[in-house]
Amino acid sequence: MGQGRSASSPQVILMGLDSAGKSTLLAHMLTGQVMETSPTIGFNVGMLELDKKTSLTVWDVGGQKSMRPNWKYYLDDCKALVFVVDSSDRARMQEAQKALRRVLSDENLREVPLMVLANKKDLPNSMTIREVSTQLDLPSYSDRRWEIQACSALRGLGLQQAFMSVNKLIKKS
Ligand code: G3D
Repeated sequence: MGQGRSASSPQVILMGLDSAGKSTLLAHMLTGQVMETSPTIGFNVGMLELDKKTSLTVWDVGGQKSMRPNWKYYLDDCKALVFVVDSSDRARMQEAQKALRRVLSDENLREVPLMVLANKKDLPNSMTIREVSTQLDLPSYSDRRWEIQACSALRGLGLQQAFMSVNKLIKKS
Protein backbone atom coordinates (compact mmCIF):
# COMPACT_ATOMS: atom_id res chain seq x y z
CA MET A 1 0.00 0.00 0.00
CA GLY A 2 1.85 3.13 -1.20
CA GLN A 3 1.74 5.92 1.34
CA GLY A 4 1.18 8.79 -1.03
CA ARG A 5 -1.57 6.92 -2.73
CA SER A 6 -3.38 5.86 0.40
CA ALA A 7 -3.45 9.46 1.56
CA SER A 8 -5.45 10.45 -1.51
CA SER A 9 -7.50 7.29 -1.69
CA PRO A 10 -11.01 7.85 -0.37
CA GLN A 11 -12.00 5.74 2.62
CA VAL A 12 -14.93 3.44 2.07
CA ILE A 13 -16.56 1.47 4.81
CA LEU A 14 -17.99 -1.94 4.18
CA MET A 15 -20.71 -3.06 6.55
CA GLY A 16 -23.43 -5.61 6.81
CA LEU A 17 -24.65 -8.44 8.97
CA ASP A 18 -22.43 -11.46 9.49
CA SER A 19 -22.58 -13.88 6.53
CA ALA A 20 -23.65 -11.16 4.11
CA GLY A 21 -20.45 -11.82 2.15
CA LYS A 22 -18.12 -8.99 3.18
CA SER A 23 -14.93 -11.00 3.52
CA THR A 24 -15.64 -12.90 0.32
CA LEU A 25 -16.11 -9.59 -1.44
CA LEU A 26 -12.91 -8.11 -0.08
CA ALA A 27 -10.96 -11.22 -0.96
CA HIS A 28 -12.18 -10.91 -4.55
CA MET A 29 -11.61 -7.23 -4.98
CA LEU A 30 -8.38 -6.69 -3.21
CA THR A 31 -6.37 -9.51 -4.66
CA GLY A 32 -3.45 -10.16 -2.38
CA GLN A 33 -3.96 -6.97 -0.50
CA VAL A 34 -6.28 -7.85 2.32
CA MET A 35 -4.49 -7.25 5.56
CA GLU A 36 -5.57 -8.54 8.90
CA THR A 37 -5.28 -5.60 11.24
CA SER A 38 -4.29 -6.20 14.84
CA PRO A 39 -6.77 -8.19 16.92
CA THR A 40 -7.56 -5.09 18.96
CA ILE A 41 -8.80 -3.36 15.84
CA GLY A 42 -10.00 -6.52 14.19
CA PHE A 43 -10.84 -5.00 10.82
CA ASN A 44 -9.70 -6.00 7.39
CA VAL A 45 -8.56 -3.17 5.24
CA GLY A 46 -7.36 -3.10 1.70
CA MET A 47 -6.82 -0.98 -1.32
CA LEU A 48 -8.96 -1.35 -4.35
CA GLU A 49 -7.58 -0.06 -7.63
CA LEU A 50 -10.34 0.85 -10.02
CA ASP A 51 -7.93 2.07 -12.66
CA LYS A 52 -4.41 3.45 -12.78
CA LYS A 53 -5.42 6.77 -11.25
CA THR A 54 -8.27 5.78 -8.99
CA SER A 55 -8.22 3.73 -5.85
CA LEU A 56 -10.40 3.29 -2.80
CA THR A 57 -9.36 2.18 0.65
CA VAL A 58 -11.96 -0.30 1.81
CA TRP A 59 -12.48 -1.11 5.48
CA ASP A 60 -14.45 -4.17 6.45
CA VAL A 61 -15.64 -3.15 9.88
CA GLY A 62 -17.80 -6.20 10.29
CA GLY A 63 -21.15 -6.16 11.93
CA GLN A 64 -20.49 -7.57 15.34
CA LYS A 65 -21.85 -5.55 18.20
CA SER A 66 -18.56 -5.80 20.10
CA MET A 67 -16.84 -3.88 17.31
CA ARG A 68 -19.29 -1.03 17.13
CA PRO A 69 -17.46 1.28 19.55
CA ASN A 70 -14.46 1.08 17.20
CA TRP A 71 -16.41 2.24 14.16
CA LYS A 72 -16.18 5.80 15.39
CA TYR A 73 -12.47 5.92 14.65
CA TYR A 74 -13.07 5.18 11.01
CA LEU A 75 -16.37 6.83 10.33
CA ASP A 76 -14.81 10.25 10.69
CA ASP A 77 -12.99 9.95 7.44
CA CYS A 78 -15.50 7.83 5.62
CA LYS A 79 -16.47 9.02 2.13
CA ALA A 80 -18.97 6.29 1.33
CA LEU A 81 -20.74 3.48 3.07
CA VAL A 82 -21.17 0.16 1.30
CA PHE A 83 -23.78 -1.99 2.97
CA VAL A 84 -23.72 -5.64 1.94
CA VAL A 85 -26.86 -7.69 2.29
CA ASP A 86 -27.51 -11.36 1.58
CA SER A 87 -30.33 -11.07 -0.92
CA SER A 88 -31.22 -14.75 -0.52
CA ASP A 89 -31.82 -14.46 3.21
CA ARG A 90 -35.38 -13.22 3.56
CA ALA A 91 -35.46 -14.16 7.23
CA ARG A 92 -32.79 -11.58 8.10
CA MET A 93 -33.98 -8.64 6.03
CA GLN A 94 -35.62 -6.98 8.97
CA GLU A 95 -32.46 -7.32 11.03
CA ALA A 96 -30.43 -5.89 8.14
CA GLN A 97 -32.88 -3.01 7.79
CA LYS A 98 -32.48 -2.15 11.48
CA ALA A 99 -28.69 -2.43 11.36
CA LEU A 100 -28.56 -0.11 8.36
CA ARG A 101 -30.85 2.44 9.98
CA ARG A 102 -28.78 2.40 13.14
CA VAL A 103 -25.51 2.97 11.38
CA LEU A 104 -26.91 5.73 9.18
CA SER A 105 -28.11 7.55 12.24
CA ASP A 106 -24.48 8.14 13.20
CA GLU A 107 -23.65 11.80 13.06
CA ASN A 108 -20.38 11.11 11.23
CA LEU A 109 -22.26 9.53 8.36
CA ARG A 110 -24.80 12.27 7.84
CA GLU A 111 -23.54 13.43 4.46
CA VAL A 112 -22.12 10.13 3.30
CA PRO A 113 -23.53 8.40 0.21
CA LEU A 114 -24.74 4.83 0.52
CA MET A 115 -24.28 1.90 -1.83
CA VAL A 116 -26.28 -1.20 -1.03
CA LEU A 117 -24.93 -4.39 -2.52
CA ALA A 118 -27.59 -7.04 -2.90
CA ASN A 119 -25.15 -9.92 -2.75
CA LYS A 120 -25.53 -13.62 -3.67
CA LYS A 121 -27.45 -12.86 -6.82
CA ASP A 122 -26.14 -16.18 -8.16
CA LEU A 123 -28.54 -18.02 -5.86
CA PRO A 124 -31.85 -18.92 -7.50
CA ASN A 125 -33.93 -17.69 -4.56
CA SER A 126 -32.28 -14.29 -4.31
CA MET A 127 -34.51 -11.23 -4.16
CA THR A 128 -34.50 -8.57 -6.85
CA ILE A 129 -32.92 -5.23 -6.07
CA ARG A 130 -36.40 -3.80 -6.02
CA GLU A 131 -37.48 -6.21 -3.29
CA VAL A 132 -34.30 -5.67 -1.31
CA SER A 133 -34.71 -1.94 -1.61
CA THR A 134 -38.23 -2.13 -0.23
CA GLN A 135 -37.24 -4.51 2.56
CA LEU A 136 -34.43 -2.21 3.63
CA ASP A 137 -36.70 0.81 3.47
CA LEU A 138 -34.31 2.62 1.14
CA PRO A 139 -36.92 4.98 -0.33
CA SER A 140 -37.25 6.50 3.14
CA TYR A 141 -33.70 7.87 2.84
CA SER A 142 -34.84 10.66 0.62
CA ASP A 143 -32.25 13.17 1.79
CA ARG A 144 -29.32 10.85 1.18
CA ARG A 145 -27.63 9.88 -2.03
CA TRP A 146 -28.06 6.11 -2.31
CA GLU A 147 -27.90 3.37 -4.90
CA ILE A 148 -28.44 -0.34 -4.95
CA GLN A 149 -26.78 -2.93 -7.17
CA ALA A 150 -26.84 -6.70 -7.30
CA CYS A 151 -23.63 -8.69 -7.16
CA SER A 152 -22.12 -12.05 -6.43
CA ALA A 153 -19.03 -11.76 -4.28
CA LEU A 154 -18.48 -15.47 -4.69
CA ARG A 155 -18.47 -15.36 -8.47
CA GLY A 156 -17.00 -11.88 -8.72
CA LEU A 157 -20.04 -10.60 -10.61
CA GLY A 158 -20.97 -6.94 -10.53
CA LEU A 159 -18.23 -5.91 -8.13
CA GLN A 160 -16.14 -3.72 -10.39
CA GLN A 161 -19.24 -1.88 -11.62
CA ALA A 162 -20.49 -1.43 -8.08
CA PHE A 163 -17.28 0.17 -6.87
CA MET A 164 -17.04 2.36 -9.96
CA SER A 165 -20.50 3.62 -8.97
CA VAL A 166 -19.29 4.13 -5.40
CA ASN A 167 -16.49 6.26 -6.77
CA LYS A 168 -18.97 8.30 -8.79
CA LEU A 169 -21.16 8.79 -5.73
CA ILE A 170 -18.13 10.07 -3.82
CA LYS A 171 -17.24 12.49 -6.58
CA LYS A 172 -20.77 13.85 -6.73
CA SER A 173 -21.02 14.47 -3.01
P1 G3D B 1 -19.17 -11.99 6.12
O1 G3D B 1 -17.72 -11.66 5.95
O2 G3D B 1 -20.07 -10.87 5.74
O3 G3D B 1 -19.52 -12.54 7.47
P2 G3D B 1 -18.58 -14.17 4.34
O4 G3D B 1 -19.54 -13.17 5.09
O5 G3D B 1 -17.80 -13.48 3.29
O6 G3D B 1 -17.83 -14.96 5.35
O7 G3D B 1 -19.64 -15.11 3.60
C1 G3D B 1 -20.57 -15.91 4.33
C2 G3D B 1 -20.94 -17.14 3.49
O8 G3D B 1 -21.63 -16.71 2.30
C3 G3D B 1 -19.74 -17.93 2.99
O9 G3D B 1 -20.15 -19.29 2.88
C4 G3D B 1 -19.52 -17.40 1.58
O10 G3D B 1 -18.88 -18.31 0.72
C5 G3D B 1 -20.96 -17.18 1.14
N1 G3D B 1 -21.05 -16.16 0.09
C6 G3D B 1 -20.51 -14.93 0.09
N2 G3D B 1 -20.84 -14.28 -1.05
C7 G3D B 1 -21.59 -15.13 -1.78
C8 G3D B 1 -22.23 -15.03 -3.07
O11 G3D B 1 -22.16 -14.03 -3.79
N3 G3D B 1 -22.95 -16.12 -3.47
C9 G3D B 1 -23.06 -17.27 -2.72
N4 G3D B 1 -23.77 -18.27 -3.22
N5 G3D B 1 -22.46 -17.38 -1.51
C10 G3D B 1 -21.75 -16.32 -1.05
P3 G3D B 1 -19.66 -20.40 3.90
O12 G3D B 1 -20.31 -21.64 3.37
O13 G3D B 1 -18.17 -20.39 3.78
O14 G3D B 1 -20.16 -19.97 5.22
